[in-house]
Amino acid sequence: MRKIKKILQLVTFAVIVFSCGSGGLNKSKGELIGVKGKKYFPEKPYGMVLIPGGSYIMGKSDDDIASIEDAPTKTVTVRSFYMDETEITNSEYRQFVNWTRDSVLRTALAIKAEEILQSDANPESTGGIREYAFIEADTSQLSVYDKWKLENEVYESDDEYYANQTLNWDVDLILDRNDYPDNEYLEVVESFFLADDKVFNERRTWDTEKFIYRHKYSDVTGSKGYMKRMQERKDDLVNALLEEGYIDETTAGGFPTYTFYEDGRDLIEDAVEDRIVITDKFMQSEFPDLDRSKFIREVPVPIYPDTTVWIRDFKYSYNEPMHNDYFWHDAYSEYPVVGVTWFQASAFCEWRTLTKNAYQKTKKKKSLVPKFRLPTEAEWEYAARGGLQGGMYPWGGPYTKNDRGCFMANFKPMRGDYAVDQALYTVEANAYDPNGYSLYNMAGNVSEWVNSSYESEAYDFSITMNPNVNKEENNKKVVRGGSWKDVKYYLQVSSRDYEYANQPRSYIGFRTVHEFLGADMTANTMTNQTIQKENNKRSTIK
Ligand SMILES: [Ca+2]
Ligand SMILES: [Ca+2]
Repeated sequence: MRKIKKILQLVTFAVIVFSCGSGGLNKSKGELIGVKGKKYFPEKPYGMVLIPGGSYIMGKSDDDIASIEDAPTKTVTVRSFYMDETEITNSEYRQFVNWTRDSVLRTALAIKAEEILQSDANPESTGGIREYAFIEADTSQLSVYDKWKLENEVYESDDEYYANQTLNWDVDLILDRNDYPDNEYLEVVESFFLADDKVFNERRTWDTEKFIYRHKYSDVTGSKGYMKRMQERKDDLVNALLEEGYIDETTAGGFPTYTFYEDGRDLIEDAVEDRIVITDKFMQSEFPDLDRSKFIREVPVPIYPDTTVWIRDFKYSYNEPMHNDYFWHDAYSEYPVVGVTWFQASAFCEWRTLTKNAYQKTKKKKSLVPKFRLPTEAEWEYAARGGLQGGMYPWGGPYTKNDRGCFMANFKPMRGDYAVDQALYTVEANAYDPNGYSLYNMAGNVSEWVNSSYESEAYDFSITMNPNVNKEENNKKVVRGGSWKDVKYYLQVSSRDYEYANQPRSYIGFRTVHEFLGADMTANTMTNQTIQKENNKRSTIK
């Protein structure tokens, strides 16, 4: 049994002095006035619409023809949130790809430049690859804290060191083979292209596997996550104390309480009379593996969409043109991105958050924005219903054609005939009429990854307020809405389907959501007019 020291001895800091000084009383006049922050105005992100929160009946009220019975009805409540009007398009995803590609290239160039500068006989020489070196932090402009951090930072690896240096984005990348500034630059950039003998169409082709986004997230609720591990360790500790005879357990009113013995009381922080309070902070100081930084997970995500999905998903059809052109060709810019895994979709969300907040930080008056993320399954279904109670499809239903005989979405209306609805594969992300929340293609076109994992045993959540089940170890993630290759059953707002998180498909894409902070409007308190007004505020980039 290891000795547990009493660590909290500094309580004497809690001193209340009213005897001298005004203590800021003039400002508050002695009233409780709160601490003022910046004024926060929720801003509708570009390309998103506000979905007012509310309660609804989730699941299949209609006949479950496939009798999968994985979606029984349940009343759930979701908070207000913003959602992308359309599926994320090729053009939007290219912004992520280009940013990652450029930062990977710039990092490689900067590392090479640093090597050269350090070995240079003539350190004064400039130009060529040296232009791409990391920017020396100009410490005269830094705050005391940033300066201190810079000087005291210890990096565990070269990778980590490089990841914390500042890239020089002011000098343009040169990718034209005729214009490389010097041999070192050439070597670095060419190493990111496929060797000519591996290229089929004589086009210069990036070696896409080399463009990796380091997707970071903190594992709080997973099976090996912070909360689980913390609870296990606390239980172990209490058991050990019991065994050693430092405490006795008495069960009163259903709760275990503990009686301390004299020598045991000194052992542990905050042991107050019969109650044992073992704080997270205490545990972290005793068990270093419980430090929160140990629960930051990093998943290396190759960011290029897998264009071979067009060929692999449909072995016996001729999809070469889609394979070659779908992601990059201007003709498909406004079409939904496909061939992205759940991890790529999640990385995209993180990148979008970081990009927005990097901008916000440059503006004094702007607060940081909450995370962009994948919707939970409950949010997705609520949004798909577009404010209609008990509708079968985003437009209500029960038919898939409108009164002029036109199809309402892109799917496979008849056995074997993908194109009766005028669309063979995907269509532009804003095709067809939007639903009551101004969302396009919540049924059909491409299925959409959501954050939740798929449990075949019906909805595996007991909490009905913002429910979500995302079990890290469950690699099956829910996809929703059906796609161009699906029959109409999958287009229903309540139909569930799944795919493995690392499996890209030619018929799965995604869209993102963004927390709405502020007076929580609900569909009940907001009239349709105010929703419309909010959503008609066209976000513009000034
Ligand atoms: Ca179709
Ligand atoms: Ca869709």
